[in-house]
Parts: sequence; C-alpha cells; structure tokens
Amino acid sequence: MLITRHSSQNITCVLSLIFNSTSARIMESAINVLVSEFKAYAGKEGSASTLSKQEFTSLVKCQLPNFVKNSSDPATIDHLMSSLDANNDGQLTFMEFWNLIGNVANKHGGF
Ligand SMILES: [Ca+2]
Repeated sequence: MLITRHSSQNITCVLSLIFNSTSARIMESAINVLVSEFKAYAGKEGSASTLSKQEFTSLVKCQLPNFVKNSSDPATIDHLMSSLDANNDGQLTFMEFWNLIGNVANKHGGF
C-alpha cells in the first residue's frame, strides 16, 4: 500500500500530538509538584499563601540543596530572600518565589 502525501502528513500530525501531549503531561506534573510543595511549606505558619523567611529557608534547604549553592548558609538565604521579595514585605508569594525556580532552571539547563 502506498502512503500518499496526505496520509504521511496525518501520521506526522498524530505522532506530533502523541509526543506533545506526553510532554505536556510531564510539564503539568512538574508544575503540580512545584505548586503543592510551595503550598505545603507556605502552610506551616502565618499566611498559607506566602512563604515566611523560615518557611523559605526550610524549603530551600530541603528541596533545593543541590541547585542553590550554600543553601544552609543563613547569609545566602537572607540575600536570596531579599532579592526575590519584590514588594519587600518579608513574605514570598508564589510569583516572587517563581523567579527562583526560573533562575535555577535557567542555570541548570545551561541557557
Ligand atoms: Ca513579598
């Protein structure tokens, strides 16, 4: 049986859909993990939707020890927290925290 140009394009489309949907699911899972871990740490004290310095310290030490250099050094955590805390309220929203993930991923990916 001959594969026409039209059916060949369909096969390419189907393969692309399969590949993209699998890949999207992996990324969605990664996002779910980031959100649920953020919520777990943010819920330990005070506001359940933001990270206090103590919650941030604990998250970085436990979850990102290999990606954040000197993660157990208080001065490093202080510096990191203030660089992320855009509105200077001593708390990190998910969007403020997200910059750390972006920077760490960027560095880790060699971009
Ligand atoms: Ca803040």
